[in-house]
Amino acid sequence: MTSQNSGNRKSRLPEAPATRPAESLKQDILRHVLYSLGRDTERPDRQTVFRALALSLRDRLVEKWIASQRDIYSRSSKRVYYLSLEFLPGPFLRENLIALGLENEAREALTDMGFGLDDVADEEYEPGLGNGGLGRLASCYLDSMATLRLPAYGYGIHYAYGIFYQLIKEGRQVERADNWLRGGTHWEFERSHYVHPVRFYGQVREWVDEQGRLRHSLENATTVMAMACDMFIPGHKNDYVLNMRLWAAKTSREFEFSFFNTGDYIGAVEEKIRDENISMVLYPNDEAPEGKELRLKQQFFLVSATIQDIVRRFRKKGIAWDQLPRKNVIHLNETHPAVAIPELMRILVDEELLTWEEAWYICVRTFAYTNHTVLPEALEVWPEDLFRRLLPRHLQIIHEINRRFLHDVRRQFPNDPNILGRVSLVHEGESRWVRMSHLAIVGSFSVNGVSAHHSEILKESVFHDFYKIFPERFNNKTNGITPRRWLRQCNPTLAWLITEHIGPEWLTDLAQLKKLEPYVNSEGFHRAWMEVRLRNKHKLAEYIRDKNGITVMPESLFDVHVKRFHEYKRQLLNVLHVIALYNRIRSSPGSVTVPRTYIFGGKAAPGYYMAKHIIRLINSVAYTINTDPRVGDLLKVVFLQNYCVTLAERIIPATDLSEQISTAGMEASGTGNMKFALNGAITIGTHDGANIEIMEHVGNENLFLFGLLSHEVNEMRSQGYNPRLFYERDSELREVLDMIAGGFFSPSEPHLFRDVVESLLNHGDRYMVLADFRSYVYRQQDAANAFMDQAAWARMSMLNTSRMGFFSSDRAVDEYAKDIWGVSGV
Ligand code: OAK
Repeated sequence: MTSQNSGNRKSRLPEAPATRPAESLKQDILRHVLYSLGRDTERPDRQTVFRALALSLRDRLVEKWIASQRDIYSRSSKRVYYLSLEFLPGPFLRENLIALGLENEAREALTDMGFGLDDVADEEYEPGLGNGGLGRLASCYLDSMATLRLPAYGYGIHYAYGIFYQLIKEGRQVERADNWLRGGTHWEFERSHYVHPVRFYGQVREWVDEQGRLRHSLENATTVMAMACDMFIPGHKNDYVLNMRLWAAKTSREFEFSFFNTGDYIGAVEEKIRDENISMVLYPNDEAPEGKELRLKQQFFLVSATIQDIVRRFRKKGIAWDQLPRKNVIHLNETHPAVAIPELMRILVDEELLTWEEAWYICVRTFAYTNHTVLPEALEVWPEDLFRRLLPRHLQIIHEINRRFLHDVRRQFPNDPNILGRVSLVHEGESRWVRMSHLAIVGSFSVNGVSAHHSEILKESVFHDFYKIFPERFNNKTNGITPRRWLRQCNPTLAWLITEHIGPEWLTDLAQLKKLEPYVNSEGFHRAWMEVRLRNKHKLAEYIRDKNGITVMPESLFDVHVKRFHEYKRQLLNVLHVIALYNRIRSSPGSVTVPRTYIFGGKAAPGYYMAKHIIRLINSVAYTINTDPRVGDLLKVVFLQNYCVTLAERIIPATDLSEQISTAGMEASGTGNMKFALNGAITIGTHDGANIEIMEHVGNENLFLFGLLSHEVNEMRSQGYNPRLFYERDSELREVLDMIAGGFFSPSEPHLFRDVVESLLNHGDRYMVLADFRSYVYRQQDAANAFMDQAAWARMSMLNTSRMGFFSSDRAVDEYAKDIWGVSGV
């Protein structure tokens, strides 16, 4: 080995060439410490080491990415473009190490340098570029697309600020900006030479060209540039790497010139800031769009830059436009990128001069759309006026799509004139709205829901008219999760135990977990299984003590409810039951025998009053219970702040009971439910979303379902649901609600939570909390009884894990690839 340092001092400067992978990784880390980060290799701090390690892995990823791109190119494969306003990848370090097969090497290299891998990994701050389910699903799917070697690209927005950082102060949610880029980015390449113009506003000019054709062009538009930032998503140990391309807004060059001409420096800077605002911040609303102009701008910004990228790649092939659908499929993750449909039409008709019929034929064969919600308030609509101002040509195109579509519908349903108003792309009432889901359905060849139950609801109610018009378009793709992150990475000891018994194939073929079943009767395996789980609970208990100052018993039942706060997810139902248990402990000590630790976590949209109020209620209840000496270790309530992917990875492996208790018919699928069950937690849940399929796979005896079915919810509503009846009939429920309304948990502000109770008793209890309360209490009792028999619980836990094979995102993505996209692995 050669040393670049003279003298006797032991050098830590780069040495080459190294032979062992761990040694070569170490040399790369040191090289990056010095040459990329400009720090002394003698004394790098942990953050520097983390960054240098990330850069060393990026080197390896980019090499594999280039090779993968060449492969796709040389085979001329059909490509999948996955468009999503949100991706929630979580921390990258461990995932990349596992995928590259370099975990042990990294550990060795770091030990050599005096660092522990766990500590270094803790230095990573995750990019929170999504709100919850939809964004996290997109990231699981990219992981699977890479593992299945699909010729795919993820496209999204490079928000400078992701989902807010949540603090709990005096029980209340407080939002802080999430400046995830403050330490620089170590995983991505900024392509500053690689920009596309995106044009908004302006006026449409109609004119006739020399051939006598009517033409349309946009004049006086405002131009903003979209710069590509590329992040790499490796497949699992397969040398294949995909690209997630995120667009960052940059002010246009023309604009900089105009500033030089006019000499208006401050004006120039103001415009620059306004332009770059487009990718400044992720809207923090989950399933309730804000309806702000900036949000529509973000959507078009993503779409326009992405379609330019797609068209540029397609043009290079030099083949006819009608081949576009044979070579490309564009997947719309929810309606957020649905303006891609009129944008592709605009390019084909206005720029490429195809006829409308030719262009439409191409479009409808290119797009596919996934719906992720049935909540009426989440179905996206835009005021027509806003659309006209921001995207005047696109609105014209939408009107023309609509005119032709309604013409066809009129012919198909001559005896149902009302259908036209119901399916129109533009809602016409006192005000006019563009309905994005209608646009997405009409412009796509495939429309899918995300669980069997949800897909049926789409066909039967939400999109029933469209199902009658286009029955062949509707299909189901039940969600899945990646076992690499959600078992191997977050629960390494359980993963190791599994691999020791059935080999490592489950990592890419989750159905192999079935092979664990013979072991459920082995005492040794039982013991090992429960030891691993208990160790995970100890670790979480330590974290809780550190962060919240609360001591919880690792042996108690860890009952976990973590997800976004939304009334339909019914964190309120959970806390009503917690209070009921508290009352039982107080009124008849000895009646509650199973000690429980309730763990809550999740963010509420900053403007969602009731969701934030429920967070506050939970924290008030937690304070009352945790400080009541009569309760002791029997009951603890913990709210962990800032729930995110990193925190989920800590909580899920330590969970005994997973709360999946949405009002039936309201949760499209859920994916948290899958993560918990895969890690051996037992579900307590409603007949909703993917819970139903989880039940079908793990067996009714291995989870606790309760509550109304979705048709019963509908019937009860249509017959005039009266929540007061439940209050009057159920003395335990009555006591709980009276305590909340009477200020028991807010003695200094007795009326504080009265409106929570009002929403249930006097404002219709839209989410049927009271109707499901009693059956929830009974099922919780069943869960507690089951937990008392630890051997039986262990068996249920193992069976849950072993039967979760179906819920792999590899299975889900494979179904998308075969049934919708028509692509296969390269
Ligand atoms: C977010 C914004 C608009 C519409 C839907 C969402 C969303 O996050 N939906 C969630 O998608 C997940 C992935 O498909 C599902 O598992 C959740 O049930 C659904 O609420």
